[in-house]
Amino acid sequence: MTITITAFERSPDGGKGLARDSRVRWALEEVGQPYKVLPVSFRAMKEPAHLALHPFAQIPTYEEGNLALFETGSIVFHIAERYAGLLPDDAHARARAITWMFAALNTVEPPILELATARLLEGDKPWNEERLPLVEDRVRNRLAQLSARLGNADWLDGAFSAGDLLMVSVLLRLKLSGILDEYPNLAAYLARGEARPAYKRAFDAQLAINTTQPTS
Ligand code: GTB
Repeated sequence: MTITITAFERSPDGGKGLARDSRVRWALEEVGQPYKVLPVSFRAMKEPAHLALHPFAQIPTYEEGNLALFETGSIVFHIAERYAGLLPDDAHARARAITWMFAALNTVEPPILELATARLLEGDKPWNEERLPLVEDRVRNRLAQLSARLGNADWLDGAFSAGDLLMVSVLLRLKLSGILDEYPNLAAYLARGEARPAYKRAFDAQLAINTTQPTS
């Protein structure tokens, strides 16, 4: 069955791989499933056809036969359950890998998103100078905890899993900030994720969309 996902027609990041279709692409590359990408403009995202797929008018979405999904975490979980390669067979190890998926999205990502908002959208606010260090501290707190748990391990719990895929994707957002350099094991963890052939294929595919000239 053909898998079709949606992605930005033009990502605001110009192809740095930060838009969330990258997470879905990476998961599909890890499990070796071919997929089609439907580029969507910001205008088309708000139209009924796309709203039928995504109630919040966003990307990515995922279609496979008569199944339509939105929410990256749910899509990656579906891929990991359906195809081998992203979740261990052992029931407990599987439950722990799923726990890391939730930890990435629910515990580590929120302060990172808050930091992005504070820097990119609120930089000109009079209160930002006072607030920014507080937000940075919240990010550092989570990174310190994650760093302590990862220690010298390659991945969060044994073999690479969907939990690592989402955690690395979340940390990618900090790559240019310099904060990760304060936690060398996390910087190395991120680099290990980016070095995976499946990640590279996913990254190159989204870069190609974002760097080719529009046809009209
Ligand atoms: N919770 C949803 C999920 O995980 O799938 C969130 C989806 C989401 O935030 N989608 C964004 C979107 O469609 C794109 S990924 N935004 C358009 C809109 O809301 O109108 C978030 C994103 C966007 C841009 C960058 N960037 O340029 O660096 C990075 C990440």
